[in-house]
Amino acid sequence: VEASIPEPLREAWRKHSAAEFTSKDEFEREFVRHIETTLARSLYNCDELAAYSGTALAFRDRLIIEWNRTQQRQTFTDQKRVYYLSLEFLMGRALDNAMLNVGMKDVARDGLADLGFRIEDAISQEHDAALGNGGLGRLAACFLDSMATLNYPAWGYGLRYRYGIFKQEIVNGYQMEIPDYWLDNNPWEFPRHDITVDIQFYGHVRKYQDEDGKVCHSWEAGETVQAVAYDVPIPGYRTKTTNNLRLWSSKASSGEFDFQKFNAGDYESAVADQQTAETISAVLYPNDNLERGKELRLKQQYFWCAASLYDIVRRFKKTNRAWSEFPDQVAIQLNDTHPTLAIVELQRILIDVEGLEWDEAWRIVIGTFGYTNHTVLPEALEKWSVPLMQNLLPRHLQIIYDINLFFLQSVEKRFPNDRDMLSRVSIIEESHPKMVRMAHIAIIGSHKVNGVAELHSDLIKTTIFKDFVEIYGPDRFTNVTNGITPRRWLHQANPALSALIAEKLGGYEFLTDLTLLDKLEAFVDDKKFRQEWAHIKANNKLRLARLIKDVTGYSVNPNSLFDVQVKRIHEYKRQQLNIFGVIHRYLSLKAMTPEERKKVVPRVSIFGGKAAPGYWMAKSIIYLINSVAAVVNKDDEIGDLLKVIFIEDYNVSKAEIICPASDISEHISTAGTEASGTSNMKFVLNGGLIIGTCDGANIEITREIGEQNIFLFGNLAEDVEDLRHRHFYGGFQLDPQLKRVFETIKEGTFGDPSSFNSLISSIEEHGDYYLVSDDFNSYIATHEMVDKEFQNQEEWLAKSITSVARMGFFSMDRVTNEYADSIWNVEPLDIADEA
Ligand code: GLG
Repeated sequence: VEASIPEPLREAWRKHSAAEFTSKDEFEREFVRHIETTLARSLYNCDELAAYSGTALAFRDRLIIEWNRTQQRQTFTDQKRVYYLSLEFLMGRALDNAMLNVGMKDVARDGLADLGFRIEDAISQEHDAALGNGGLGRLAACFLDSMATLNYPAWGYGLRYRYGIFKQEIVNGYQMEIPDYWLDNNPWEFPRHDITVDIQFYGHVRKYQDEDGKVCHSWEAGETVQAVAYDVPIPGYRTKTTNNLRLWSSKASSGEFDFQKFNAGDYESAVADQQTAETISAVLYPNDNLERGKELRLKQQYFWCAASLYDIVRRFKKTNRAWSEFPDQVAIQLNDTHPTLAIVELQRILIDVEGLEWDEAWRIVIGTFGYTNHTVLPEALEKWSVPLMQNLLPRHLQIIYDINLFFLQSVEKRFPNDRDMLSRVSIIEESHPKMVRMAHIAIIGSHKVNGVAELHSDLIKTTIFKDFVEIYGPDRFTNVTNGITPRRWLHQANPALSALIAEKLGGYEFLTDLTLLDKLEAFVDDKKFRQEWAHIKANNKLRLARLIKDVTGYSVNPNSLFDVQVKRIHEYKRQQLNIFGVIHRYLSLKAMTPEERKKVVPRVSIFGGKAAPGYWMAKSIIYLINSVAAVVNKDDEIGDLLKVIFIEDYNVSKAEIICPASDISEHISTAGTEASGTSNMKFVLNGGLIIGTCDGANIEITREIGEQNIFLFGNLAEDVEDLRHRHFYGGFQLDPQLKRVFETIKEGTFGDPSSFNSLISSIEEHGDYYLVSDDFNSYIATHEMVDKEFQNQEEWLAKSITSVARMGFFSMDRVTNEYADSIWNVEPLDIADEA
């Protein structure tokens, strides 16, 4: 309050505040000012990187002004806020997004041209903010965009990793990992050195009685690390709302032990402590859909949860409300189980620090939290060893045991004598060592648990969380099918298509109400429109062909059918199925006569994606793809009929080029394994067709766009268990066409076959867990249909247009509103009547 300027002095403030540019001339003034003063450069040494920085700084000024106003507005109206806790935010680049959302891209383009730069060159200087692994992290980023666009009072909370997801280089066909130090020249973050929280670790719990004789607990720390806030402004599309993403960075806690050591002459170890503290936020764990119980990861999780909750509680306490009102003011969404400790931490704050009774505190906790599950894969479900947690977070482990005790008592009452049920639902797994099941805490401590696509939400209710449905009834469980932000994934990635749609629909309203796309169906037969549509796709394919040339050196024929699979490399996503299919195609081509080859549709099979550094099988898949590429691409007999491309270092900004350029994309996970998938939506929204299994959101995409507009194949989720069982007990029959592919590999056609032993034996000998062989035949047959239908370009175009027209459902805005209504119970802020 003391920092607030007294009313009589505010005049001067008001006169000078809000110096935001609105015209080209003003943009140029701001740009030059930043180049000359902030960056200390001049017109004699302004390169493209400097031009990027100058532009970014000019836009950053605008954002931060709106950011300030938004925060004031939210504090003033004092409505319920949403806090989205995610260990990953896969943001990609910010400048283009900021220019489009603010609505000043044309101004910047013209201004930059006056000053000697092409806007595209400036944009492409930016380093991706890659604080995530894949879909889960990108979903969080899409949430931020939609929450701001829809004017929800919402914050993201995450970690400010010094190193994001590694950069992938392909060397001799193998993946190499290069650290991604991304913070140099990052104008988008505001360090808040005044906003810090001390976070405890280790130590012990002291039990004592207060004046009234009540038994209390105090956690006496063994070690303290400081969390420092870094804020990233999140502009909504064409709205005044600019929300905040707060990322925590770790550093050694203020003074104490450093100075003691320093004074004792132990300078080196004082610095070492500093480094140990900084390690917590140093690096993003590079695993997608896999958890490995490393202590540092648990430290990251607690550090981030504790800092975020401290911040949230501090903000709530400023309102002087009763604790019982906490869930009316605060909704916290847990993105997967990574932030589950927030549940325990809030309970700890309420009972140990604020002195509430257990039951009252627990009611508040449940009212506050919602939990989103993103996977049913057992290897991805988080468990932490009890001894590890005992050591790192002794008080939290006690609270977890108490939560479990009360929970199991209530289960015992409703299901007397069902000891199997008790051991199944217990938070503690009775293994050696005992393990804490994080998903169980997340379910027990939340009022809503949601899956991310219909099939996935059904599966969690009938398989991994079945018992909890019996215990709580079906109401605690719900589905919110994922979506994507059309601002980045249509307007920004595919400006020409966005403009064409706007021309037909009479404006850009579809970007904030994607269901308006359905009006496009009226133009399916409009000849000129179809031509323009086709022309845009062709240009996008040219753009991708240039990227391919840049990163691989290969020239591809842009008239070929572009067949794309880009996503994390994982056995369940089945890039192996795809590359085996490519080999099958190669063999078929080789067996053809020149006459037969003339009828073949030329194809480019494009792959991209990172393998977790320790995931051997995934790395073998990458090596196989590159080995096949090396042989096929230089086979003159085949020429343009087949090219195999691996685009290294797939990331958000490459996705923006790749998604608009596909003819067909592959979403071919074993049925029942991909929770949703979101790139499937990006490809269809950009006019590509997809080949896919009946899995995740593919199913709902089919429902929306119609089954004549998608190429579905393969076994259904309900049959997977039986098939796996049969592989083991009924004898395993390798598909004959796949057998031929394996023989070719074993003959050494693609280099030393021993490199591919484990890939093949996992199918031939070890049960083919992902059903590659079972689905191979229908996969090949479906690709033949793709070839055939692609030859009828007019039909193909109609499918493309119709599909886009029916994609309205997959807007992240719909998703955000569903969470707001059914989980958070928050309203958007009404900003209409403001000047
Ligand atoms: C998960 C799932 C994806 C899902 C995404 C977002 O594997 O299927 O689309 O979250 O919910 N780890 C992920 O990317």
